[in-house]
Amino acid sequence: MSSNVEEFRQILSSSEKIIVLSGAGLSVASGIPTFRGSGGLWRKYDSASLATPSAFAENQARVWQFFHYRREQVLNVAPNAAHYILAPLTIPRIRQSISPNSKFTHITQNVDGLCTRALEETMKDYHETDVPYPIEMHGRLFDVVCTAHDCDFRETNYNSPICPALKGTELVFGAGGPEPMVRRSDLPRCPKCGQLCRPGVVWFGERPHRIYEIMRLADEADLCIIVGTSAVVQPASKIGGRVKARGGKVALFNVELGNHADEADFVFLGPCEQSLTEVLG
Ligand code: BV8
Ligand code: ZN
Repeated sequence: MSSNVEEFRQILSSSEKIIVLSGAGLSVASGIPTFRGSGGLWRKYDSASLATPSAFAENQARVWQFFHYRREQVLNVAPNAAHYILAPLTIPRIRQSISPNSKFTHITQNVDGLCTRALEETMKDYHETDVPYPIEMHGRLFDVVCTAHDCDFRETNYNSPICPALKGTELVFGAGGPEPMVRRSDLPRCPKCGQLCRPGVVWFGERPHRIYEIMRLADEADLCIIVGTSAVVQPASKIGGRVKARGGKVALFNVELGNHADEADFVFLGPCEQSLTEVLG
């Protein structure tokens, strides 16, 4: 396991198929708490227990309050230095200087959309248009999907609040006070068929987006850069091991080793908004 920057840069420049797997640690410097850190708890609920189909079936109003709270949180933040280091690597013309002839794919577990925002801003700066977007494998916080099986309505919706009934509940949400009464009939409705809508994220027990494409990318990669993830959530947590199993290298950018100790060839400990700038900037 090495922390030698020059050694890593040589591996990077000789790599042809590079994937980045990012998690909640990438957005910490933007002010978004990690999934399993202190921000992971709301009132007496563990966040993960609210991100399931059964939690939604049991209490749509409570789950919508949870997602409304997170929407309002993300609407007030911006990408950070780490996002802006990764974004240009997606643009071939810029990446040439770091790793010529390489293919680069950013796979993110994050649903905050900050990786995409940073890339769109970078594309504007460089007058680029045709660039591969990050694969948002766990969906998008601002996507809204109809729950009716025979309706294909899906939209990206940045309305604040997403519906009048949720307005102000974000102030109570984290405070642990009495649960505001929000009627099911006042929750977001599908404009096409009138049925209830749900947040467009992948809940626990649901299949991540483009997962077979992601695993194929992992099987072909010669370098996997893992940024800010605890490697608790599957199948994302298997990606680094798949790269390693086929002879690829794994580089870790995290504030702790966590579950990655046995697969990392390179470890850059510290906040990724600093370490990515030092190593890739
Ligand atoms: C599936 C959207 C089948 C929702 C999310 C029992 C055992 C093992 C597995 C399972 C099990 N029971 C069920 C499962 C499977 C389950 C799972 O893994 N559960 C876990 C909890 C045990 N997985 C699923 O259900 C998945 N689906 O398996 O379907 C299938 C599979 C393949 C093909 C067909 C079918 C679906 C999982 C998706 C869940 N949805 N998000 C929402 O957001 O509300 S996951 C959620 O966790 C977020 O997206 C988040 O990104 C993700 C992963 O968490 P992390 O990003 O790692 O965040 P975390 O807080 O954990 O860690 C932060 C890290 O940052 C830490 O390491 C910290 O040290 C570091 N850090 C902090 N600050 C910094 C930093 N690093 C760098 N710089 C810093 N400044
Ligand atoms: Zn509908």
